[in-house]
Amino acid sequence: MKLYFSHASPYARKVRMTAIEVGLLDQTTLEVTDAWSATEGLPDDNPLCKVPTLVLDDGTALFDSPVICEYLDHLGGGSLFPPAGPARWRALRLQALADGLCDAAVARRLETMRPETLRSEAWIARQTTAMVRACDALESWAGDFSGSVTIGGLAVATALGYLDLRFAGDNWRAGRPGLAAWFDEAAKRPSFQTTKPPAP
Ligand SMILES: N[C@@H](CCC(=O)N[C@@H](CS)C(=O)NCC(=O)O)C(=O)O
Repeated sequence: MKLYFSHASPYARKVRMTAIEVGLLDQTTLEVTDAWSATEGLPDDNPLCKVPTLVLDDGTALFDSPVICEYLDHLGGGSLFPPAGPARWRALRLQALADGLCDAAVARRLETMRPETLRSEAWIARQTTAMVRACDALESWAGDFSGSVTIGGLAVATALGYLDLRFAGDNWRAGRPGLAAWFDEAAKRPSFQTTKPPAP
């Protein structure tokens, strides 16, 4: 299998963490790819030209990150995706919230990188508000997801890691002691430690 990824992408980090958690990293060739400038390879395999993209040995390309993670968990015989029932819906909902937090953070970052004359402060404010609300929701749910390791927890860890990387000044830990304590523990997992993006 080949995984197109970038070190800074939180979605790709979630996939790499999943591969490590289910013991499949050594079966995965990692190909660092800049989705914004790639003109071959990634766009041939994924029409959306986004990382992460996983190409299976038979040439089938899988995207986006929730699909890749579920595939890897299935292949590796993991338990990151609970069977159908309340625990599964909780794990998937948590992953959706964490991925949505990443969506808002990435959109905000891209907007701030545009020339000042084209930049929309209203758009930046909208994404920032979504980020704050998502972190508040995670703080109120932290007691619920602190038990078993699921795809939801991995997604939250990567999302908060991305905030530390790109929006350290937001200080998401302020006023969110439950989430901060949960993250301190989650960040000790080898899968999180070994997928740290290089400092900007
Ligand atoms: N929903 C997708 C999001 C993937 C995504 O947006 N990746 C970014 C990098 S963090 C990307 O490749 N962007 C390139 C583009 O949007 O053209 C997933 O979960 O995999």
